[in-house]
Amino acid sequence: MSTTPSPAPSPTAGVLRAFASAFGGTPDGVWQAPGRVNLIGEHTDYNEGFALPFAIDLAARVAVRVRPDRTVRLVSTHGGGVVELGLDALTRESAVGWSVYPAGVVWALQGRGIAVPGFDLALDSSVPAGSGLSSSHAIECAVATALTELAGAGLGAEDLVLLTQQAENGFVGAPTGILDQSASLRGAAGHAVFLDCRDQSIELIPFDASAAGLTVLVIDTKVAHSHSDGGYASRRAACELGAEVLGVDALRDVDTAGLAEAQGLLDPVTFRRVRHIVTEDERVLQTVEVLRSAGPAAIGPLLDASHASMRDDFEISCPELDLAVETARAAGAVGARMTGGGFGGSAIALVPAEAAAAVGDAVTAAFSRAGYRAPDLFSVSPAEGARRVL
Ligand code: GAF
Repeated sequence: MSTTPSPAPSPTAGVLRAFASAFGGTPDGVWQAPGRVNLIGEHTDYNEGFALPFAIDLAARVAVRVRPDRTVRLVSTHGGGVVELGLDALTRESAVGWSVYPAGVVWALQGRGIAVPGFDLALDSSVPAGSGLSSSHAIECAVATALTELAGAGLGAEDLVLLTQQAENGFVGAPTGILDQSASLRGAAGHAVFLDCRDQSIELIPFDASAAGLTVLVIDTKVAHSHSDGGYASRRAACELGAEVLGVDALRDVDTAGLAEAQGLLDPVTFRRVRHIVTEDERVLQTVEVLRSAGPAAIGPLLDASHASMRDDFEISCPELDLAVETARAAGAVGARMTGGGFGGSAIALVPAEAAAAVGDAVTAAFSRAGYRAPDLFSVSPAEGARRVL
């Protein structure tokens, strides 16, 4: 008996259902923004350096309908009920849970004198929260893309990068840079985003792991992290201190030759923080060169060196991330590193496609032996950036 395969569910079905059930009817539109993986270039963004992230095929989707009053109502498919906020009394304290992200975007738009209308918004996100894959920026970028269109604000992608950074820094309370938003807003399918964080210029670098017989495996350690905690801010402060003592605008201006001199001027901890940034910038440039000349299979040693630098010099790894990286490599990955801000979240491993299952099994077994929570494992590939989808 032949059966007709059932059609794949529409990617907007979940968010439309959530919207109809919370608010009734249909939205004015649906917008989406992806999470990101950073291939290499960690904590370099707020040092005006280089990074090489890509937008992933997991995204936050928001269905939005403008209201005639000054009320904002928010609901998520992940539960928590409807949160109601007043546009004229938007404070950090009034925003609870995930609503802090849309509220922060509204706050940043208002700060630019943009008249944001009241609206109803439903969220459905496939970016796992707290995984270090930029789930919060995905929400902010989706909301910013929707509201700038609905408010007729006429902001381009580079403006939205700075706007969402402002929401994070000034409202959410996380002193983050521009890496995540740049990937989410400016990413392209099949490409990594080579980002110069000094002037926001980008170059799209072809990154097709599967054509090279590889897959980018994400290992979500399930170790919760937050950029509003002290660790991220203290790393940023150490970099700023290093730049000040070395008399440069930003650590971007120190090259590897300048490190020898820096060692005599900085305390040992600040020197190691500085060394991570300076060598990481160099590794990003080398990775771009290697991708151009030899392709993805040849970047493994640079990923490995980046992880070692984050573990030993920047000290933002954790035992679970180290175990994920070491086990993935021992089981056949060509390179592996933690990705994102650190202190938890995810590692990535560049793995021959035929070894992906064995690498995943080895990591799961190693976590079980160590008494750690079972990790989540999945492959990602470079996807298109934020856009309207309905
Ligand atoms: C987090 C931040 F949001 C980024 O700005 C960046 O600093 C990253 O950590 C580390 O590279 O994702």
